[in-house]
Amino acid sequence: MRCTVGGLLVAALALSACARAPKTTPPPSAPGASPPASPRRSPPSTISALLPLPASVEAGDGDGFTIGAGIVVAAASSDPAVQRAAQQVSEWIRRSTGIAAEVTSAAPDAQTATIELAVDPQRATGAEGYELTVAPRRVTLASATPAGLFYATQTLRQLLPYWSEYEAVAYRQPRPAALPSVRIKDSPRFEWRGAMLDVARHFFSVDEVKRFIDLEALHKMNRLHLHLADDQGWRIEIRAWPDLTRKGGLTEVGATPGGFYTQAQFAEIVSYAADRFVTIVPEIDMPGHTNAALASYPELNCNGQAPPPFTGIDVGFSALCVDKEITYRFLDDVVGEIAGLARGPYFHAGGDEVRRLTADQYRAFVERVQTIVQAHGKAMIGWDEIAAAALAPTSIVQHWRPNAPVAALARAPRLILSPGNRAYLDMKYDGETQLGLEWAGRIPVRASYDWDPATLVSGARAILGVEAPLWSETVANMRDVEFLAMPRLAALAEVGWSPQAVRTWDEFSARLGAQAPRWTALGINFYRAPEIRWK
Ligand code: TNX
Repeated sequence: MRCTVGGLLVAALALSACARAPKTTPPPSAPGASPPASPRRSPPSTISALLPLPASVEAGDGDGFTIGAGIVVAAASSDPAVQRAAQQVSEWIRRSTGIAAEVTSAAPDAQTATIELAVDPQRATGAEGYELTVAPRRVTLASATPAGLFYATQTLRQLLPYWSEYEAVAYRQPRPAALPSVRIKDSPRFEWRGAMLDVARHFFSVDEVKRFIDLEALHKMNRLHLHLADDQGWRIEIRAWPDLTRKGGLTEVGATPGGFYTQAQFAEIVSYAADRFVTIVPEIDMPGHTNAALASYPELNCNGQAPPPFTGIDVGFSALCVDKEITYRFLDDVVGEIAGLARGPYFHAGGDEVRRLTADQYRAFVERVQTIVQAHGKAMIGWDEIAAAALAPTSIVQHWRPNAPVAALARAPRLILSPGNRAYLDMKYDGETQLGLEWAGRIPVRASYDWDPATLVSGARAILGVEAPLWSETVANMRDVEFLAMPRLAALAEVGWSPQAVRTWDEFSARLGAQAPRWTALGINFYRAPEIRWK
């Protein structure tokens, strides 16, 4: 029996058709009981493990694959990313079965049960797509690129038992596991599948940021936007302007101690992210949201007086002195140093909520900053207010205000969608939520999932994708971050990855509920939203 999800089929129809069709194994005896253990499983149970939903999942022809003694992980490519992926697969196998899978670069022979990782630039998978085939003696993960192969391994990971997420698993004796016979062809809908962490309102350590990157990678997300400066704190060392962190880095919301990343620490984050195919997008918010900088250097203020540090949560009161030349020397240094550290092609210049400048001053400022950013070899990104300025073809507008003027957004050369009433991870879920804000409304999981990025801005020129911002006014530690992010981050990851035609809320919510054991094994403090039936 063969079931397809993808093409023109709507997922719910495809899945319920699959569920109704005759099974090769007898149906479970009681409603809700697990199907009998069998090496051969039908596509619906395979699909229930996968999030985001792949573009196409078909049952394979033969039996499944047994991970048993003697299994080999073969990766011919010497690309370090591919070798890392092979080691990671071997480690997940050890954790899920207690079996040590040898990693080899030798070509696999037909007799040996092998998980093969193959990069072949000729394969028509696209830049981030992959194919994953499970056949009786061979599991093949194939892509044109190491990035695609990385996503293939994340899919394989979700097909393995959830306990492979526990770091310390001990086995008295090996415990073979079965992989279902399946053929997955997958590639992302959008090139930009991002999240944002506000490390300015509350500071988060390098290890905390790494954990957030891990959550993204599990869901095939590929951008981490770090909001590195705001009124309450400056979080990245700038060698030419050391007081930014010496003074401006000390504070955070609530007057608890702040913090900052040295350039070496920031580089460590960039490289950890790159290993997981996540590009760091650094943001220095300007000309507003700059009290931390203004408090560190009196000369950046029009009146030459440094304001006191700010640890509240009001917005819109600060602005750089746009008429002073030193402001642009300052920005050139800041953009230059950060551009040298961030390997990605982007620099986010903020631009939101400026209440202290005229419209003309604001536009002129944005255009001048755009020139500075381009001179350092990066594409400028800004919040949707920058759409009022004359933008270069490479510049990117990040839509956040639900009522931002659509005509201006449609003119944006490139667009990232973070509508506050869908994508904001810092909005409360419901009336019970203690953490979070409410200015864009409450966002239950369904509201974060059930929308189509393609129809949000009519006439949009180029939609790069979706980003989920997590502002940290009310969020002081990783438990808080995880509570607000999960499960909505997973929902938005699927909005960015899976074809619209295969996505339905009912089918998604069942798959989401099935993630609970894996997330629990990972120690994630996720919100058990009452609308989901958690496993
Ligand atoms: C609006 S979103 C802001 C942030 C706040 C956020 C809280 C945006 C560009 N500006 O300064 O932290 O709301 O949800």
